[in-house]
Amino acid sequence: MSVSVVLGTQWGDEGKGKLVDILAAEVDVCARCAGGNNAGHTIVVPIGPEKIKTTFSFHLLPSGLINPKCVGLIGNGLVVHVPSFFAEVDALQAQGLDCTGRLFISDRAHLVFDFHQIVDGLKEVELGGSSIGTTKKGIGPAYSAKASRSGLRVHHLFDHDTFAEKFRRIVEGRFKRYGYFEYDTEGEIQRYKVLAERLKPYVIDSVSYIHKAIADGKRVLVEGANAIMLDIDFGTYPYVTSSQTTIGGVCTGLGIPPKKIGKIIGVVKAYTTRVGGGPFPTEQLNDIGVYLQEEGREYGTTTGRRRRCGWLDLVVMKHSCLINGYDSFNLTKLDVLDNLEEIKVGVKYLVNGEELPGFPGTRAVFFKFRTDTYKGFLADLGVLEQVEVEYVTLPGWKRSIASTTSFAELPLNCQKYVGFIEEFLHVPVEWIGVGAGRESMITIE
Ligand code: 2SA
Ligand code: GDP
Ligand code: MG
Repeated sequence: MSVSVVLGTQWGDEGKGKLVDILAAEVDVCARCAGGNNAGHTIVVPIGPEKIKTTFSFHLLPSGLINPKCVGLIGNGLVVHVPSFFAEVDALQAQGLDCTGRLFISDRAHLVFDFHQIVDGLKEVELGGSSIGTTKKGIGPAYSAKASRSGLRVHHLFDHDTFAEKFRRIVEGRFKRYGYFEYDTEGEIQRYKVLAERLKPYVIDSVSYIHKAIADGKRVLVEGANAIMLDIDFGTYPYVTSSQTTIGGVCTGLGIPPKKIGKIIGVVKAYTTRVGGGPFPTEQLNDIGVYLQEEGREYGTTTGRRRRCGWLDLVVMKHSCLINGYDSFNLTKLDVLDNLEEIKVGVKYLVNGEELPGFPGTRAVFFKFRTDTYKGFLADLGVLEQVEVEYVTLPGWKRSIASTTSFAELPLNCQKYVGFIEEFLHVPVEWIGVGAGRESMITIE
C-alpha cells in the first residue's frame, strides 16, 4: 500500500519530525493533513560533504522536504498563515533547502490571518485561570471560522474583490465580538493582493494531485502534527487543539479513503510531555520532572515554552492505540532516561481506590463520583484531575545508549523497558531513538 502515516501518540513533540525525515528518503510525497504553524518539528541532520550538523525547524511545512526529491503537500485540512508559510520557505532557502517546484498547498486549505492570532490571545485572556495555553498562532479562531462557515480559503485569494469584501465583513464581526483592536484592515487586504501573486505557483487541487500520485504508485507519507491527546474529539477537551490529529484527520484532511492507508506508525516518547494547560495524570512536579525537562531539552519548537514532563502513561497509550490502530511504534528519546536509577510507567488509573477500565471516555462506566447521584465518568475532565495513577517500577540501565546501533547492544534493562511497553500495548517497536540526530535511530528488523 502506498500511503503510510506517522502520528503522535501522546500530547505531541514525540519526535515525529525526525522519523518523517528518515522515512522521507524512500517516499515521493510527504503530506500534512491537519493543524497549522502551531506544530513544531525539530530535525538534526548532517549536511554537505563536511557533514555539518544542521538543525531544521518545521512548523507548517512537511518535514519530508529535507529530502530534495520529496514533494511537500499541505492538505485541505490545514489552516495556513501565508506570511508564516513564506517565512518558513525563506528560512529553509537560507539554510540551503530549495523547495521551488516541489511544495504545494491545497486550494481548499483555510487561511489564518493576523486578526485570528489577535483573537486567539483575546480568547485566552477571557478564559483567565482556565486558559488553554495555545500557541497564539490563530489556530482555534481559524478552525472556528471554518466550522461556522465564515472562513476564507486559499482559492478566495484569487478573486481579489470578493476576497476584500468578505475580509472587511469578517474583521467587522471580530470587532463587534471582541471590541475594537488595532488592525489595519485595508493594509492587510493590499498585503494579501501581493501575497496571492507569490502564492499562485504553490496552489493546486490537492485531492486530484494525491489521488493521481497514489494511482501512479508514488509512495506517500502523511506527517501527523500535534497528537491524539490534543485531538478535538479524542483529546483532553477543551485543553486540545482545534483539528483532528488522529487517523480520521488523515482522510478528511487530504481527501483519501481509509482503504488507501497502509501502515500506521505511532511515535511514542519514552516518557510524557505536554505544553499548555490541562490534566496530565503522570506529570512529575519534582526532581524527576526537572531531570526529564533538562535532559530531554523539553522546550517548545514554536514558542520556546517549557514543556511539562512526567512518566510514560500506558493508560493514555492504550486509548491512543484504540483510536489510531498503530501497526508499529517508534519509541523516541530513550537515551533521556539513561541516568535514572529506576523508571516508572503508569499502568492504571484509580478513583476512590477503584480501577477505571480505560481512559475516561473510552467506555461508559458508572461509579460513585463527587455525589451519589453523579452517574458516570464518561469523558469528564474532572475525573482525570482526580485519578491516582498506579505505577510499575522498572530498573534503570545507568549507562549511555547514545552510540548504540542495534537492539542487541542495548543494556538488558533497557531492552526490558522496551519489551514491557510492547507487551502491555501489543504493538511492536520498529524504531528506537537514542539521540536527536538522524543517525541516532535503531531499526529493529
Ligand atoms: P493551539 O495553538 O490552539 O493549537 O493550542 C491548543 C493546545 O495545543 C497545544 N499545542 C501543542 N502542544 C505541543 N507542541 C506543539 N507544537 C509546538 C512544539 C509547541 C510550542 O512543537 O513545541 O512551541 O510551544 C503544540 N501546538 C499546539 C497547546 O500547547 C495547547 O495546549
Ligand atoms: P515532533 O513535534 O513530534 O516532531 O517533535 P519535536 O521536534 O517538537 O520535539 C522532539 C525533540 O526531541 C526535537 O528537539 C528532536 O530533535 C529531539 N529528538 C527526537 N528524537 C530524539 C531521540 O531519540 N533522542 C533525543 N535525545 N532527542 C530526540
Ligand atoms: Mg513538536
